[in-house]
Amino acid sequence: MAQTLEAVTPLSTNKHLVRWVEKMAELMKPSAIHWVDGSEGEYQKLCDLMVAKGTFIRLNQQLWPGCFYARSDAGDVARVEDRTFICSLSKDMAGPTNNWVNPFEMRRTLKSLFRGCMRGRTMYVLPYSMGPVGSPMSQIGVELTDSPYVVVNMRIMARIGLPVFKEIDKDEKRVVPCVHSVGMPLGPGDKDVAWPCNQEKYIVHFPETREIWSYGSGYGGNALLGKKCFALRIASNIARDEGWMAEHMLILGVENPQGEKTYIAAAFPSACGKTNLAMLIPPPGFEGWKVWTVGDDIAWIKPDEKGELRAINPEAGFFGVAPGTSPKTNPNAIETLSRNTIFTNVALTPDGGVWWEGLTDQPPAECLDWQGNRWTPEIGKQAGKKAAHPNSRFTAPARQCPSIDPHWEDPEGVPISAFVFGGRRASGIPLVYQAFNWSAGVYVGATMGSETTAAAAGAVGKVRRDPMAMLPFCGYHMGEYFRHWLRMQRTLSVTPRIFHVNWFRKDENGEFLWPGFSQNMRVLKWITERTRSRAAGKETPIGWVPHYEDIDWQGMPFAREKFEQIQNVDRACWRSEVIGHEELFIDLHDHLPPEMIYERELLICRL
Ligand code: TSX
Ligand code: MN
Repeated sequence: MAQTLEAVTPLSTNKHLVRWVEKMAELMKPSAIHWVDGSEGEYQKLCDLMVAKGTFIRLNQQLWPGCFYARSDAGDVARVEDRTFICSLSKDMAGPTNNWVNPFEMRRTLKSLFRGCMRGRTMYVLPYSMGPVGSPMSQIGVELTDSPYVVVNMRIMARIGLPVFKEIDKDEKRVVPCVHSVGMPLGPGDKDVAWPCNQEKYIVHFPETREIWSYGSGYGGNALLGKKCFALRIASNIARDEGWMAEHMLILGVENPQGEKTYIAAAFPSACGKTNLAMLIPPPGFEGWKVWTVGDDIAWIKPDEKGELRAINPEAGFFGVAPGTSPKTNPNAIETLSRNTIFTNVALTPDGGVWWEGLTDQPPAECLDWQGNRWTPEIGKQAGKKAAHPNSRFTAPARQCPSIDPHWEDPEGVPISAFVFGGRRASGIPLVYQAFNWSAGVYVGATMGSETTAAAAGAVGKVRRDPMAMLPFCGYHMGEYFRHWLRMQRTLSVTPRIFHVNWFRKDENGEFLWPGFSQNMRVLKWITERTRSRAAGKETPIGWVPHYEDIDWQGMPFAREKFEQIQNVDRACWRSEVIGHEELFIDLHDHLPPEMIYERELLICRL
């Protein structure tokens, strides 16, 4: 084995990096080391290798050019929040909403977990840049992984390979070391499986030393460490220290017929259609209007020298939920994933294509489900089984998105004029309202909630508080995170306006009051015009709302009474809503900024 390891030439001249790789190889004992150059040829070779091993199935290349299909282990299908740890020096710094373990104790645990964990496998040295290579807003990580699936997914989701090594070598840049293993070493003669993983899982972050260690899972955010682990949990720590923001937000640009563009960053909890909103196509009646996509999941936002906020999407692809994505709900996503895409845990059709619930009105007569079992609509109905896993995904390059913004890779980012928070709420919360000012807006974000759907674990229809959609992703104390949001205002010359939307309000018969999807353009228009002080509004106890006349109804008749119903702010309803706000605040009380208490008191008084 020593011979194989000595034979490889590192693709970096950075001594710290090379020494770290050697040290980690000594710990994990891989049978080979592969420095990832990020080339097309390397990508094809890794895909071929996985096809040979059974991890990948090459899809019908006539129908799905450049596309591959993977099925995960049935026990490795989602992020594991209860196995995710923030190991800061003190428990208090991690806060009550994160799992904390003493970092010294965790290091001991990890050392024994990772000892020999890559035996019989290749260790890939995968350099990646979150954000365009060389952008002043970008950050670099190096992930050591024994999963070729991770390497090929990361090639879509981030910038990887030689240009990143070059960047590291240029000025001995600080990189975030990431160690990932599926936790399934192979002894001599052991047969590998299509999706190696371990029942025992650990997703570990060390905020002070800026390190990530992930063990036992090969799936999504557990394994593609640039995404949730780095771009949110570690980056939120860096951002707090350096005075910027790492947010769980989509970024879109609204262009009006005059060619003026207004950029919005928006945070929603899961199952609210973030990717659909990021790729919205304006409805009939909005000729000359255009929505541009910058990102669908993560925004890094920094004040420039003029005191204006600028945002980049640190990612290069979309790791989107497949079920529900269709030519009707999101034509731009369908075009994006039509080629060079990796599908995980969707269904496989007999013609070598993919399918998932919601893709077409008619399900295929038969297919193989996400576990490889024969599935027909009949079997599905009888056994209550879905063909695609509810958390099945497509990994698709952002550059293939028809609505991708011309500035999506601008190293300086795009200027942000508004923040939008949202949730899935059947009653009480209006379609749209604007917070009175920055601190009232931070309160709106901090008290965000969404009703759980069947896709999420736990009781269906219960409001779960998810401040700024960051509850699982903030790498430090949530109360300190609110304080950081409040503090940001002082560094800004123009404060973005803050809004809240709810596409999911229902009438007394349980029917959605708002058609949603493309029609959300009407709300986006009011939001952008408000940020330019061109649209009117009406004051309510919770903020500014549009009059019926303030919304552009061109192309869609919508009754005034129905609008009043969807915009109604019911005082009794809101008094109980405020009590709900209190629940989360109690947990965070010792670090809660006083502004949050005052805003709550003001809201109660207005109600
Ligand atoms: O993504 C959604 N958006 C945002 C679109 C830009 N979804 C899907 C949520 C699951 C991920 C929505 N669902 C939206 C929405 O605005 N609204 C709804 C609720 C809804 C569902 C169906 C209809 C109307 C509203 N109507 C018909 O099916 C005909
Ligand atoms: Mn997300």
